[in-house]
Amino acid sequence: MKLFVQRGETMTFACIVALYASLLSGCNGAKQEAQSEKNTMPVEQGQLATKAIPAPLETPRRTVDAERAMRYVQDQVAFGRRALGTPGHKKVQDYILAKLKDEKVEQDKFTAKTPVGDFEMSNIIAKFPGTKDGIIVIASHYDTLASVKNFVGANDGASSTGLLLEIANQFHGKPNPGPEVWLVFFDGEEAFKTWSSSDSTYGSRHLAGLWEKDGTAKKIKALILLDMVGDKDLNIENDDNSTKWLRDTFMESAQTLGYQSYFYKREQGVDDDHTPFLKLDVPCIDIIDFDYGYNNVFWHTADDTLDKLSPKSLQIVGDVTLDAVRRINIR
Ligand code: 1BN
Ligand code: ZN
Repeated sequence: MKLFVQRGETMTFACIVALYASLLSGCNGAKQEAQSEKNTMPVEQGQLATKAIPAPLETPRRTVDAERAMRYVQDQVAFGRRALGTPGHKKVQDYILAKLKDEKVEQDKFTAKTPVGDFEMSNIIAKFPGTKDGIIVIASHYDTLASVKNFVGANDGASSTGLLLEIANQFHGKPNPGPEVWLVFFDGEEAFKTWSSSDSTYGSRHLAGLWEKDGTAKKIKALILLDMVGDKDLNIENDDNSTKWLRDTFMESAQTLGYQSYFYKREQGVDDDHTPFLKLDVPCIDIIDFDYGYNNVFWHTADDTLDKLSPKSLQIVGDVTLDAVRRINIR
């Protein structure tokens, strides 16, 4: 029995099945791939198959080491408060730089005017080469809220930063057949007094300004923001400020990995470090769990502690993010 695929090659059915099976298993023996892959390769009409055969996702499947990511979260929390101007803030900055010592790293240092005075801030950017035009940005903020006593930000600050450091491990020295991947650790996300467009997102606003001027913004295919991703009871918001095709891409990835029940139970608009880039028409998504404890009771309180988190949540968000990157690679 023969099938004719669009590129004009003739393949036996067994050959296609074998090829497809090997693609689905990826390099980490991943779970079953969903039927709804993008970039399908239609089979010629009139033959046996009526279903489209998915074209290969060129990038090898990656998976995060969630236990290691959790250790990175614990290390940050051990520094204590990490608000601007605290010893913990300097410690977490040094920690990120030390973990990225083998990567190509740049720092965007600037002075921010805040309602409580001027602060030296620094965005940290690790760049991983690709084989295609464009840039995929994956980001987190590493500062923590200043205004709440004893606030250590296990979820809000440490979880996404720990996961982003683990994502760096997954790109380190491995082929990346897609656009460049830049991992961005934003400083100064939190408000000093009350969250507003002028008192919040200092680091992301500064970097968006730079990237608008130097033309980088136009090269960004997608910006994926991770924030508050460690809650044991994981519920990723369907942020309706985020770009629709990216929200759909993440749902495809979640479904592929069997994690769809952790995504999009609630839809609302979220203002966060992606906002300055959305204003520049950069496709963005905020992967945020803004349902932290019943009615979000742990958010921005001293109860945002390690016991509320689980490595499984980091696994889910990490693996779905890496799968989404593979899909963005072939868009
Ligand atoms: C997320 C974590 N944010 C601050 N810390 C951004 C945010 C602010 C999200 C207000 C929703 C409402
Ligand atoms: Zn916060």
